Amino acid sequence: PAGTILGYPRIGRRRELKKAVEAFWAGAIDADELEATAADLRAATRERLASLGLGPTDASIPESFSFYDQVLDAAVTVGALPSRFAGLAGADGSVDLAGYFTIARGEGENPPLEMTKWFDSNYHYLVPEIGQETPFRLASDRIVREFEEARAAGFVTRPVIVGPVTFLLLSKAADDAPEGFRPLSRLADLLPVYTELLSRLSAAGAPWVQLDEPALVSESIDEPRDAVVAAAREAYDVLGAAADRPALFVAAPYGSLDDALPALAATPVEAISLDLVRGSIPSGLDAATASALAAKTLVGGVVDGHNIWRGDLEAAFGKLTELLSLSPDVTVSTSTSLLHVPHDVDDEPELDERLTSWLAFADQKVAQVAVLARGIVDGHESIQEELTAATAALADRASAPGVRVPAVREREAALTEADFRRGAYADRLAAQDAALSLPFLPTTTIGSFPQTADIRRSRAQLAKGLITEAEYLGRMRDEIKRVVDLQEEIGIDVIVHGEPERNDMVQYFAENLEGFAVTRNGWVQSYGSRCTRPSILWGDVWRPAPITVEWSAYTQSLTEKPVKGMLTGPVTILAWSFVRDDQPLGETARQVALALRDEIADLEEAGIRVVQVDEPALRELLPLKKAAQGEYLDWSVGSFRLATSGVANGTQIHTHLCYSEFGVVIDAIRNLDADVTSIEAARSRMEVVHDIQRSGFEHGIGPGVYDIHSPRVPSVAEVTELLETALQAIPGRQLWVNPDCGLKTRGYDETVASLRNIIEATRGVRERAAVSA
Ligand code: THG
Ligand code: ZN
Repeated sequence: PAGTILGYPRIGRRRELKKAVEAFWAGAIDADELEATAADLRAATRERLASLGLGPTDASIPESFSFYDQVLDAAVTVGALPSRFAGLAGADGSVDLAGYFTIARGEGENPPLEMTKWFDSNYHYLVPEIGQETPFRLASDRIVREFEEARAAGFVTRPVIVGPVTFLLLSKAADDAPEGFRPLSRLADLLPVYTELLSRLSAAGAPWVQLDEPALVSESIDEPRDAVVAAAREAYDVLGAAADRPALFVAAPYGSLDDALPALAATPVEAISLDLVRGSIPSGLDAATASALAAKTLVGGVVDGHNIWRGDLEAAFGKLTELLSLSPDVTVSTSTSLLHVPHDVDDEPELDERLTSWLAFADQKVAQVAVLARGIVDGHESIQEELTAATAALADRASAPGVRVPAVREREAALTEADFRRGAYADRLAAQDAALSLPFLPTTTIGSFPQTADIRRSRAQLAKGLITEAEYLGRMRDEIKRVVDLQEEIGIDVIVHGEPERNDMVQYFAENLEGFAVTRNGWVQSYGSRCTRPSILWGDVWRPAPITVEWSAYTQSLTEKPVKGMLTGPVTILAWSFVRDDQPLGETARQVALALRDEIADLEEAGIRVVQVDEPALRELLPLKKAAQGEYLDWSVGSFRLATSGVANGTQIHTHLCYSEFGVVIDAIRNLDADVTSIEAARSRMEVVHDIQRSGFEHGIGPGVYDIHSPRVPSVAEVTELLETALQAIPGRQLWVNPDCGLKTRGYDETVASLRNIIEATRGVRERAAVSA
């Protein structure tokens, strides 16, 4: 095939899959109806991809559908279920749709598979659990059936499955596995299942199969690099030697293959995809690798699957030309699956027309692939018109108003070292003690309170014009008052307003800052049936007016206790948006930071003495390649400091980080120089406090004592135990008491009961501390 893509969004242009899956969970439709909706979506996808220019019968169209997650699909295909779910499988090892979703979502006492970020995207996959004894067998022929379904509709498509090396590298050791067990050690047991699948696909008439091996580009894999490279060699030597198989297309999105490329080149695989957006054209290849590659299809991932820009098509064509010097057989592709971008720019009639002309969502990217493929076959001049149009759009973007705002640029250029530095911590501590007079073990929450159906209904009514802005604001104020009274009554020390007015912690700020646009239908799958609508950061960022100040000031007017102002940090705003690609991320982050700095100054001016700047994505955006991590940590930490360093010593800056992998980024967290940091800890039973202790962290720290992910209400005894565990590792004067983040997703009954227990436990621990002091 001359042009292909590594994968396509599967949630549906109007989130049809999400709605059908959730209807199935609710019992509103049965499995047959869900299967029918899914088949319709797959059929529509094939038709559309063909109409956009991918070959309908030459294996150019990938079969990349999934009901929930492609890693779960691979686990179910090879029959690798954790023992707690073994009962879901039939005698042949297969699970039905209901069983499949049970593994994804858990049931009763059986927790679901853990969920983790998929490489450097905002997609989250389910982590398979593999032990010494986990049986492997071909337990599902869904992949074969989808190929046959396509065939019956007149297509010859390309089945896609997560490759065996990535599957094992992304798995974790099952709980009952021996100490030190590595899932990768089961590679030789797993390969026969893949071999059998290949033979089934071959019998069904599939000319190609795509094996996704992104783990080969990552340096953030918990396994020595030598072992990873050797596993790639072994896997594809074995699969390549299979008697009856389709041609093998190994896809390596999200970065360069580096030393895994010679290993793959030495195997019999027929095609290798290279991410030429994150990575570059391989150079300095040894003679054996060069001659092996010259005999393979090289798939040039030159169209960015990661963001929504139309990009530089001429430059992409240039890369393909360079690739042709490595092999005469080059296929054009996207750098990654298009899973990470929304379906179609044409679904955004409300977006500014000029901005729209700079964008390419999934469908536009497929069309770009088709253009470039035509250029490869018919020559540069055959696509001159399209290349010129793309170049003109780039030039238009570079010179458009708002893309470069002189005042923003001048302010950034004038920044000095001092703008990134606060007063000495000891002075801050003294000033804050005086200003806030908080008790030993101060209590607070992370910020959001339950988003009730009433709140969501009010927002929908406002959007539809059914209620006035004033009516909406009144309802939100009433809600804030309820939340403040509740916290006062429960006895929480630092009060939040509950964020009823926010749809999403990033979109809310994007809607209130210049330089951003928001979409109407630009949904992107985050995990399972859950989606987000990332904002588009297209221009220089500045703040036309205060955003949160009136809400926080109103909240402070309701209570004598300190109210915590709530902002989303620059790194998280960038991580959860589609960000301009025409300047370094660090520069964009500093612009966002300056806007937040102004917001914090206004909050301070309005009498707010505590401000939390959330950075749950700080760990998320860490580059996969070690060489890039230092620079990332510099600009990310720098932007947080720039946002928060304008305040007086007596103003207390909090931050919140979501993931318990605290050890990985502890130095970065220390460098944030926040006065108080809250982190997720309840799910790991406070293990994180030992990392904190080892690191010698000296500022305030609030490890979560209530696991928000579970509807269970923790007892006073449980919370007391967690607090005592924390106190053994962390000096009491540093310790804060708070739940984990996400009260927004819980109901009021459980929230109130849990918070009461947290306060009662805290009071008990305080009293015992006072007695022993
Ligand atoms: N906001 C944004 N991006 C994010 C998160 C966020 N990316 C990472 C992480 N959090 C992803 N987690 C979630 C959790 C819940 C949902 C989506 C991503 C979710 N979405 C609703 C759904 O799909 O039904 C849609 C919400 C809406 O209507 O806006 O529940 O917090 N920007
Ligand atoms: Zn969190």
